[in-house]
Amino acid sequence: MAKVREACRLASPMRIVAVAITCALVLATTATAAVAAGTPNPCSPRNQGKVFQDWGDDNNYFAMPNGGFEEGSDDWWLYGNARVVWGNEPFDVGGWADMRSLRLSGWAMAESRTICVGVGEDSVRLFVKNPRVDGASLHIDATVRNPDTGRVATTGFDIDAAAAPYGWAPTVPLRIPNLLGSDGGQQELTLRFTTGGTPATWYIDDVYVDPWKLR
Ligand SMILES: [Ca+2]
Repeated sequence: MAKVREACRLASPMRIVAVAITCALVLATTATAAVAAGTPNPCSPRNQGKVFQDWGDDNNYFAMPNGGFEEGSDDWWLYGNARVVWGNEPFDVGGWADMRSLRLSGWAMAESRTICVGVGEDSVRLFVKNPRVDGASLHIDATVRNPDTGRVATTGFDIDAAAAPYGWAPTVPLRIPNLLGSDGGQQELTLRFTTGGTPATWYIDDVYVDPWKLR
């Protein structure tokens, strides 16, 4: 299987960016087991909102299925010490009544339900609570699969706990790979979160996708 690894470029810096992220892109020429999380949710119209407006980002976003973990572990596959727990991110961008988030403690992994994304739906943004433990990291994989060609690509992002302040903050927009043809079409997106390095306790909440085409 041919693979290409190269540095990838993040979106334009936002006014407030508290979560530092490094990333790498891996392209695979054939499908792998990386995209396997349930029946893909369709590209039907989805509720949108300017949920990151307070951070200088006026784009509209739609939530990943159960992206706020208010339905417990529905639409997520949890491994190791991954648990949905009481306590929301403090900005309540999903609504004042929200009260849950995902805790990743020690070794833990969480994988989202696969969703369909179309042209321009090219980035993901979420809230992370940094444990501020030296040597701890949170790895995020954004994997896409083109159902027509079977090609798969993954962009991997690493959040270094020592490089960001303690506490809840939005990530920068995380660019997902583009395996769409010149005539557009659709691709399938799956997100995976994995703890790494020094054992620590991370939290994530309110996972969103930027539907650029509908802005
Ligand atoms: Ca929540």
